[in-house]
Parts: sequence; C-alpha cells; structure tokens
Amino acid sequence: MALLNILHYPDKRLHKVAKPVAKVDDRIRRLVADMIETMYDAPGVGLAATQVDVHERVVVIDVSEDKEGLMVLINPEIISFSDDVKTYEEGCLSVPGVYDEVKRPSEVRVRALNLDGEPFEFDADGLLAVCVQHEIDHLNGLVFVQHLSMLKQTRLKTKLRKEQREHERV
Ligand code: GNR
Ligand code: NI
Repeated sequence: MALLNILHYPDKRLHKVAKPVAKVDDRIRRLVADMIETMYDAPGVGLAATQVDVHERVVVIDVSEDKEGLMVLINPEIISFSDDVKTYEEGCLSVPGVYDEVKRPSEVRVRALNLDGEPFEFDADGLLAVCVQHEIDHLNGLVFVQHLSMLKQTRLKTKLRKEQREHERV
C-alpha cells in the first residue's frame, strides 16, 4: 500500500477524460487499495483516479463517519437522475480550502463494476448522491469549481496561482 500524490487545481491533468477499465485485474486492485489509503489519510469522503494522475475510470467513496461505508466503483455510470435538485456546499481534495454551493440532482441511480469485475446498481441520495456525481465529474475531467460562475473561476485561478508563486518563493 502507498499514499498517492493528489493533483491540485489549476492543473491541466485534472481535465483529462479517464478511459474505461477493460479488465479488473491485480493492477486495478492495487490502484484501488492505494486510493482507499489516500482517501482516508487526506481525509476525504471520495477520491477519483484522475486526482492521483491515473486516467482510468476508478472511484472510491466513503461518506460514513466510521469508515464503514466504503464503496469501490469501476466504470461508474449514472443511469437515472431525479428531476429535483439540491444545493450542497462542496469541497474537493484537489481544491483545498475552497467550498462553494453546487446544484445537482438530489437522487441518482448508479451502475458500476465491483472489484471482481461484476456489475451492480444502487440508488443514492444525500451526500452519497453529491459525492458520486462529484467523482464521476472528475473522471470526465471536470472539477466542481467549473460549476461556478466564470467570474468566480477566474478569481479563484488568480488567487491560487498567486498563492502557488508565494509558496514557491524561497
Ligand atoms: O472530501 C470531500 N468532501 C466533499 C464534500 C462535499 C462534496 C463533495 C465532496 S468530495 C471531497 C473529496 C474529493 O475531492 N473527491 O473528489
Ligand atoms: Ni474532488
């Protein structure tokens, strides 16, 4: 097991579209084990492979408070969305310190493969529904701040680039 480095926005690699996993093999299971360790260490309620610079469709999620809600989603797809939407104050391990409101469908039905490569489906609401959509966005190269206004995105990029330069200064 190993902790993986998490990419920080703005980084072009966060906008790559991840490829479907063709075969759930030991390489994928090793990636999943490292992603789980990295998510709990951060700590975060979810992590997409894109965030650790692996551009394959793999997600881990645990929205529980006691580490008892671990879910591994390979090639996840949302197969239906509710009509009603909810606003949630989102954050992201790739945009540390930034929280803002994003509107998304409040309930979704998800299909994915498990670690044995078998398909399964489940319904999600609440934070789980938010998190699944947030993670699938990552696999599609989308960071949650891209749901915010252009003005907010521009201000945020300027602020983060300035902080990055100050951090690099000796
Ligand atoms: O840890 C996380 N918390 C969170 C809070 C509100 C909405 C989404 C999230 S996901 C985030 C971890 C992360 O960045 N996953 O990609
Ligand atoms: Ni995120």
